[in-house]
Amino acid sequence: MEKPVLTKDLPRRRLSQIALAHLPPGVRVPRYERATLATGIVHLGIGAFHRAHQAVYVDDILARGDRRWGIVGVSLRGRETRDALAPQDGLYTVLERGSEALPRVIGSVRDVLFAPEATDDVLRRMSDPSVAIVSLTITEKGYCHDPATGALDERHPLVLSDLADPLRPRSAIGLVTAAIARRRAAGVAPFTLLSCDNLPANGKTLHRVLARFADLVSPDLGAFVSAEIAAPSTMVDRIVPATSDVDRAAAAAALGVEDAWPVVTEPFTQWVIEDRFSAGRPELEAVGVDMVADVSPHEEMKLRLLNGSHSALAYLGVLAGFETVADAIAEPGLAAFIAGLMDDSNATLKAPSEGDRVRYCRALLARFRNPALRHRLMQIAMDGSQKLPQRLLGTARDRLAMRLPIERHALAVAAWMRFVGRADGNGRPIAVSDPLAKPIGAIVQSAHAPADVVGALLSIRSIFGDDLPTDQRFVGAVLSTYNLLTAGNILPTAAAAAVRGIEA
Ligand code: NAI
Ligand code: CS2
Repeated sequence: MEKPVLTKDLPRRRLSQIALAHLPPGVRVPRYERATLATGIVHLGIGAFHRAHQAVYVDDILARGDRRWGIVGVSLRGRETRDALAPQDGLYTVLERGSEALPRVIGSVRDVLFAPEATDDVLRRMSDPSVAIVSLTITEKGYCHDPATGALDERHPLVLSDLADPLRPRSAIGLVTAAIARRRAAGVAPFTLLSCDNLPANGKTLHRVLARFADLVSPDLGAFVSAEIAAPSTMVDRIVPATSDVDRAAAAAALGVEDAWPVVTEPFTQWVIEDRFSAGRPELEAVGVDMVADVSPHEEMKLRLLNGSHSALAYLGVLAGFETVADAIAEPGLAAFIAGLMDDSNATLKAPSEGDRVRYCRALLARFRNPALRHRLMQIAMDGSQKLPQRLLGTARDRLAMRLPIERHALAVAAWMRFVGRADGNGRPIAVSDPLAKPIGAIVQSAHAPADVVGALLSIRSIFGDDLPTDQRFVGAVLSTYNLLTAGNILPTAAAAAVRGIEA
């Protein structure tokens, strides 16, 4: 059916290719002919972050004239993004909060597929020789790995079901493995895998779980993946809260047409990538991406200073009854505690220079304070079992080895333990969203004495490993801070833990 030609007096229509020419002058639109794009990238996990970060960089690449890098987005969970963007020809709006930036319509996403309803189409796209990169933002839990060791969780239900039926994969690693096998059978060179998730050594982790999964499918395929698949690690950074209806209304007011799924973000953006691509790549350095040999110093600093602080603020903030990051960091005791936690994390980092790290922390606190960005603490608090190891526990281990105080990181862990106890400081119920919600819920239901709750939660090896549960300094600090975090004592406890810190 022909799409109606828009005129200004028609009722409000959806954002679409046709609507582009009719948008108000104060809206940035793609500065290239989208019909000339080829698909060079398939992205798995086309959520808010990909669309506010990687797809914006690619939009800039396309505007510079390199038309090879159009994106096909794939959702593996939930058809909502496909249903929202397909009628919009893949177009959506980026609204930057905390700057004077104009609303920007992004054109780099050419199509959006829902994998469970289009598995063969997804595999066909991924097997196309023009696709040189498969990137991923599938959340930490999407890797089907053990967060403490980084190894494939071979008992994961999705791993078991995909091994039983590898031609109809439902997991991201199953889908990627099937596509690699198809390309290999067709004599097409493999694509480069680009994880853009908040995992330590995300490329290495992806490659490790993929090689093991492929080996379980067939040792020959496993050997091929191990030897031939490039998976450089990346550090990605841009705060992107989940889109709300208030954001949708703001986009409609700016565009004059409905955008079913705009994304809202901050002015800050950073992307650091190891330059190891096997099938070519866009000229990313021309659009502000740092191409490096080793991403680990950038990644460790970001995961420990930003994400570790985010998680600590989320659990303490929810327990104290706050809703957003900006609300919580505005509380002086929490702000001082977070500054102190950053200080403690900073002591375990070696690069970049101390001065750069202090400046980075000050910039983080300013980003957290952005009052225009309603970043809900509950969004950050989700999937804690997948986040704690790289955000807080690695730092705690390093500080234990350095014989340094660990009370602040112990308090953050204790706050998570109170959080999964499913009631905040005033007894209000907390809905815990976590792949381990069931076993964690069983623990907090059955254990009552603080020492039993703490001991049982510490015994979850995929989170705390084998060492921390037997480290008496760590166990003692977590238990003592857990006991302090009782009703009405959340903020005083955080304030008391904030003895010194970066200038908040
Ligand atoms: P989102 O909820 O908008 O999108 C998540 C995407 O992951 C969706 O496409 C969903 O279908 C997919 N997904 C969820 N569970 C999955 C699973 N088990 N297997 C395969 N796919 C799965 O979330 P958003 O904001 O896009 O964040 C996604 C990831 O991006 C985060 O988990 C993080 O690793 C990374 N990131 C997010 C940032 C942010 O501020 N939102 C910033 C930096 C990184
Ligand atoms: C947040 C991250 O939701 C969370 O866990 O800590 O998504 C955070 O917003 C990004 O890593 C910022 O780059």
